[in-house]
Formats: sequence, structure tokens, C-alpha cells
Amino acid sequence: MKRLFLAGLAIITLLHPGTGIQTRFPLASSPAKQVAADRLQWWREARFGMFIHWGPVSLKGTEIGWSRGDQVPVEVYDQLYRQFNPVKFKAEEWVAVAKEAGMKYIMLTSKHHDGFCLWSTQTTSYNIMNTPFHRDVVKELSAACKKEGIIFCTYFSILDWHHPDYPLGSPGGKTKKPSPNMPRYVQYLKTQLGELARHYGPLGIFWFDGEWEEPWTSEMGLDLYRYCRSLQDSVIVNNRVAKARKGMEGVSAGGEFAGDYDTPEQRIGSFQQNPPWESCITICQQWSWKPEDKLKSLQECLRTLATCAGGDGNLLLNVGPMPDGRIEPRQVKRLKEIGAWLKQSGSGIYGTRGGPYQPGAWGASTWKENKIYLHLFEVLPSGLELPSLPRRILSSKSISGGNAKVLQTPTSVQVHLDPVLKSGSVTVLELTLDGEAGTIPPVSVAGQKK
Ligand code: JFZ
Repeated sequence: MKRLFLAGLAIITLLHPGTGIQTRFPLASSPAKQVAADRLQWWREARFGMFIHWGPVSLKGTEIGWSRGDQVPVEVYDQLYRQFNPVKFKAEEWVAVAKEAGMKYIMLTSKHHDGFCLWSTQTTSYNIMNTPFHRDVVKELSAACKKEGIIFCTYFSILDWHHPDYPLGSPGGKTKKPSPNMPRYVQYLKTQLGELARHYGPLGIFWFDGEWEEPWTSEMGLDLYRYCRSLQDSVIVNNRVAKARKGMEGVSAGGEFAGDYDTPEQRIGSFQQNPPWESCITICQQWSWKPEDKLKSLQECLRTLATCAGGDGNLLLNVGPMPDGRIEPRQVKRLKEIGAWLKQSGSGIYGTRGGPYQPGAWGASTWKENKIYLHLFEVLPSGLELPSLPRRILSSKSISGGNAKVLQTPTSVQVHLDPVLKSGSVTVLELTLDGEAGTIPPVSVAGQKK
């Protein structure tokens, strides 16, 4: 019924086998009136994606973009592409790893702050076709995604510390270039985005970044947003296209135009139903590959994913592939462990919304129709007491193994687990209610009494 208003519009429905996600890409000719909620639906249902930060800088193992002119002299950084030859890169392998992790979309740094392009572009010679590798990474990855029902998305930096027309340079935008030309630079961006949309689309998301520097204005952001939608009406555009983001919390301050969704960085977003949001978080510490970088534990990864879903947001978990083209084996192992948990507990993540219990140290909750999923992080032997629910719990079961007892009283919902909690994991209970869960207002949960 909620799609009734779409009747008459030409819709290409791509059904991705296996993922259970239906993606609707309306034809470019359809009226741009489609409400955001529908355009964003596949992404909200997906909940979990893979971020990939990669480029010639992986040869140095320092941070992409930021280490240019800092740990790595500009002259050295800008020549790295001449040796970039990731012969072990297999797009199908990356996609297989994402799928095994339970991720539904892949976001690749097609161009980061250093200006290097991972696709065969006509706009600059500073691209992957002029490396010894000489293969179009964006083409291979987008094709492999399409084949496997993973939605291909691109990260794209607005600022470019390498390009002579962009006014600021390395390190970190702290230097000025001699003869900038911002209007010509904006045209350069648009040509690049046009190439990406036309040659590798349909794209799921244009994930902009690098909007915070002085040369970029709100007006330019709004214009670029409209331009992206004109290239592909169904594309989703994050809030970093414009200037509304306030710090690393990534949430949009009211008033200013802020794209389609908020982007908390290296932190879990707070409970927020609108605008939608997606936390981007590294599986290690650095965005691009760093040898021996500290890897997050499985427990931290699972809690992060459940807390994002419980706060009604997505998680974009980042990996930085190695200079030889492989994702590090220990990271692959961690991703597979996350996928194994999702195989059991994914019905509490995919296609759910956050709430009604708000996330905390105790855990998180999600809901779908007349079901509530409790993602439990901390349950003492004495049990966990949650505030009461304005619905009757008809039945409950653990979907992640073990036995659970749920007792509803007029003033509380009490949970007991046996065994108490699988260490390092997250236990998921499914409660079936006597009515819709979505109409229950958000409930905050106080800390457990020890
Ligand atoms: C940005 C990028 O700079 C970063 O490399 C990565 O791609 C991430 C997803 O997005 O993160 C930022 C943005 C701004 C600052 C630091 C990291 N800053 O202003 O210090």
C-alpha cells in the first residue's frame, strides 16, 4: 500500500538473489518527486555495508590523503602510483568476503583527498590505468557486485589536495596553491561523477567527503546534490555533500541542506529515526592499510553493529586492503565471524528499525512488525530488568543459541539467560507481541543494578 503513489512510474526492480533486498532504481525519466523514504528503503533495510579505503598509499602503510606532505613527502606520495601493482586484487574475492560478512553494499574510495582515481577516467592521467597494474578497479568491483547482488557505492572526495585548480593543498589543506580555479574545478568534479554514474551505475550511494574546507559552499553542495540526482534519480547522497555536518558526530544541524543522511564518523550515532544515519567505523584504526594495525575484537564489532541497528542507523565497517590487492587474512577472519553471527541473528538486524528500548551498556533493541529483538550485551546471573512494554509478550525465544526466559510483569520485562551470556558474543531474543511494535514510543533503559 505504501508504494501506491509509485503506480505509473517506470520502475526497474532488481531482485538480488540471496540478499533478500529488493532495490528499486527508477528510470531517469521518472518524476523526481519520489519521496526520500522510498529511495532510501533498500539501504535502511540493508543496515550493514563495507567501506573500502584503498590506493597507492597502501604501499607506504600510512593514512590515505592525510599523510601526503606529512609522514610522506608530497613528491614521494605523488609518485607511488608508478609502483602500484596489486596483482592479487580479485574483485570477486572482495565481494565474497563482504557477502560472507553479511554486508549488503560496498563503498569504495573511487577518489580520496589525494586525488588519485581508481577508475579509467578521461579527466586526469593520475589514475589506475597509468599504474603498472593497468586495470580499472571500479569497473571490476562494480561488475562483481552486480553479479553477486551487492549494491556498489562510491566514496568521492570533494576536496583534492593534489589538483592544481583546487585552492588548498597538503598537508591537510594547510597550504595554498598558486593559481586555483574553483569554477573549473567544480566542472572537473561533475565530469568525474558523470563518468562514475554512466559507466559503473546504477550506483547505490554517492558518499561525499572533504566538504569542510573553505572553498566549498552550501550553494555548491546543493547544486552538486541536484546534479547527482539528475545523473541517476534513485541515487542516495550523504550529508557531506553540503556544509551542514557539525564535527565528527556527523549529524546535520537543522536549517541547512544536509543531503539524505547523517554520517557519524568513528563513533556510533545516537538513537535517531530521522534523518537516517550511518556510522562509518574502521575494523582496525587507520582507514587505509597499516601493517600490524590494532584489530577490533569480535565482541566490539557485534556490539557496534547491534547498537547502530538499535539506534535506527546503519554501520559502514571499513577495511583497508593491502598493496598486493588482498584484504588482510586476519580482517577476513573477523568479517567471517561477524557473518556467522548474522546467519543466526540476522533477522534481528536486516529490515528492522531501532527501538523501542534505546541502546545502552545493557544491549540494544530492534523491531519489525509485531516482533521485538533484544540484542543482549550484559545480563547478570540475577537477570536483566527492562522497563515495561505497552504490549503483551505472547512468546519469546533466543535466535542465537542458548535458553532464555522472559517474564512480563505490569512494571517490567525480566530476562534470564541460560547459560548467562556467551562470552564475546551478543545474544539475540525474539519477542512476539500481541500487536505492532512500531507504535511503541522509544523507551530509555537505566543502568543495571549490580
Ligand atoms: C574523513 C576523511 O578525511 C578520512 O580520511 C576518511 O575517509 C573518513 C571516512 O572521512 O574523515 C575526516 C574528516 C575530517 C577530519 C578528520 C577525518 N578532520 O577535519 O580532522
